[in-house]
Amino acid sequence: MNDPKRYLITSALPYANGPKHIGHLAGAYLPADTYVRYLRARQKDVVYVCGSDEHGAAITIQAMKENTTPREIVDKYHAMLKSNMADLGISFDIYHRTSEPIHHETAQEFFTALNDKGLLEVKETEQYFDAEAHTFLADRYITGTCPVCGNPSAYGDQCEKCGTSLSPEQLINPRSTLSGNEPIKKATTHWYLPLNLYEDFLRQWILEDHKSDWKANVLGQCKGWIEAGLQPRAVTRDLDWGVPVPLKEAAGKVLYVWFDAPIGYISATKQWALDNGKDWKPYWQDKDTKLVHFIGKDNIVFHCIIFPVMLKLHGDILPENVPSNEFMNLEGDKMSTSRGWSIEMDDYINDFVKKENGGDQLVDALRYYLTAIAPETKDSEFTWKGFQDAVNSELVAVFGNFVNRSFVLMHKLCSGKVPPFHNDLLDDTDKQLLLDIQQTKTTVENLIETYKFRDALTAVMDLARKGNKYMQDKQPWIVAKQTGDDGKPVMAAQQQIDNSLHLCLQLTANLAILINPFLPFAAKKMCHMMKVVDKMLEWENAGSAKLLKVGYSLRAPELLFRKIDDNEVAEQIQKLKTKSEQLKMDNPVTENDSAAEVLPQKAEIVFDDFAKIDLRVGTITAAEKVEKADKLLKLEVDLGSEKRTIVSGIALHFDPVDIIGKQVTVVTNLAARKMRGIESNGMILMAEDAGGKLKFVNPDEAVANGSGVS
Ligand code: B3M
Ligand code: ZN
Repeated sequence: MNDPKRYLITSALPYANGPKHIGHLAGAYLPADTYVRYLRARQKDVVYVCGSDEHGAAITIQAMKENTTPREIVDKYHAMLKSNMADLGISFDIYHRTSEPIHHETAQEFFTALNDKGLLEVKETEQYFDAEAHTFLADRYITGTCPVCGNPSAYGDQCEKCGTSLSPEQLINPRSTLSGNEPIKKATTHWYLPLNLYEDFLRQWILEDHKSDWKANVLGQCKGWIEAGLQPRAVTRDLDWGVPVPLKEAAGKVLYVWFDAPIGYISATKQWALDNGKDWKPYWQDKDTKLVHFIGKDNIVFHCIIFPVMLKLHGDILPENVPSNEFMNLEGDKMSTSRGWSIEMDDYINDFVKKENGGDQLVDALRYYLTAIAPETKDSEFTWKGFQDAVNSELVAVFGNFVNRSFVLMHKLCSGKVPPFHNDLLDDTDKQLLLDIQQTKTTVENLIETYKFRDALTAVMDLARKGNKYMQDKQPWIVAKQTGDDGKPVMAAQQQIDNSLHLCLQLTANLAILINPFLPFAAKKMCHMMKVVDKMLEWENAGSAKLLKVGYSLRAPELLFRKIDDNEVAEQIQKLKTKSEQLKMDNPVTENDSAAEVLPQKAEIVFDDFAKIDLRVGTITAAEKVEKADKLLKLEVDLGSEKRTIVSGIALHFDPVDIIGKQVTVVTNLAARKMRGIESNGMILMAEDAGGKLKFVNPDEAVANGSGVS
């Protein structure tokens, strides 16, 4: 869509169930904010909405953990998230919340509209019920053993250890998290969105219409979901926290959180319009609106498949793009708040931003590093050392240094004013710099418009680097030594100095414009130094070498960025270790942490039980990653008389190329199971060490494929 009339930009609504970490920030908020700041600088009509997701089991489970009510949980964490985002310069036009009445009404109207048109199916099914707690159990309230990897604390919707998405029925030995009892089955009625009817539409819209403008990771996941076959999806739940289903016969039921949450984008737009005397409707109904959802990769299916079907049925516009990021790891491990292996936004703000005057520069420092390592196409990794290097050797040494030198020299050699430019002295070096300024503008805008923020930022830094090079070539401080009898530079020398510093200052003004979407605090400070109003930061000004008027006097340079010292890095690494170890001691059995547990002894069996298992040695002859399942590998195993396809949850432990040719022990008579649409015929035995690392169980010397194990 070229040059739409208006833009509506959303970032995933974070659950108000706890602090959020910088991986979340890098995934769904920072890139959206950068995009929005760019659009605003281009004078576009843009509204950027977000808010807290305050429903669902994420909230009620946290309330149980903190021994309080869901209401208190959402109030507490909504306030935290809202202020964290503001402190980090995330410039929402509104940060709303899904517990607001206007959201409940909007979600209910949406449901009613679909239901009245007969677009939802009503079905009675048997679902797990906790007889002691007198309640049906949401998927997250059921835990049990994962049928794929054996993790004893998998959830009813997903095993967080191997990443397989599950239904509660698949769990071995299911338990209610409310009472600890085995749940019973009980009939209940629910409303379903028949996704299966819209496969053709989705195939066309995503895999054809958007095949060249959506990111490969997003297309890949969508393709996987569509190919695996879509099922009707329940949009109601038996729970008492959420948006009540607006039907008499549905008393005690609420809308499924993933039904109401994305409608939160609509209710937030409505509230924004009310607050600003605007009409919200065109933002959701006029085809000339460009809707873009920024999310993390775990939300792809909801934003690319389920919500678009809802929007289509409701008669709203569809997203133009859903730029989704992969995950950001931390110091060699997955980021996880529950395991304490994370940097919370709140902690960063307290440890850096609020600790010193002018701490805003540390917001920019974080924004810089997170964008420079953004997980745009694959998972990336935050390290404190990497942060330090990026800040010290790029932000400070390249960008900050250029701006600072330009100002210092201008004050020293040009009496604090923008010097004139003497056209007759224009040389090739100057010409090249002018060209670079123009080209960078075009490059950066093309990259931002295609959601390549990482490359866009690199292009801006490259221009700053060229500035340093230019200054080095021109050496105005050396030229200044050609003095006359009066001790001042000779005329020709002064003219050369004027020219080079004139261009350096114009470049500084350009850098302010170009860096503004990424590092807004630095851009503002630069405007202050240049004594220009923020209007100068309008994007269309970029590329020009006439931004600062000759003779205009400028302020003294201010420090844009400070270095991060070794102590700060060491302190943070120590803090991370202490926090995660503390958490491990406090709850040795956290939900995501089963890897480190000692497995409980299983009940005694007789030999015949054991003899039922057909164990054989085979050799892995092919291995590849399973799309949209980070943790699964599809293996081909040669068992001598036959070859089997086996899907195994080991992708985080092994690179496919490394395991081809390895011998493994296979349970060959396990009933076949479909995983992500692939039929798995058998299970590979794995040993797990205390650190959660997996190793194959294999004979100490090679044996013929198909050899029995007993
Ligand atoms: N709250 C999930 C999450 O935080 C969910 C996003 C809703 S976006 C409509 O990952
Ligand atoms: Zn599992």
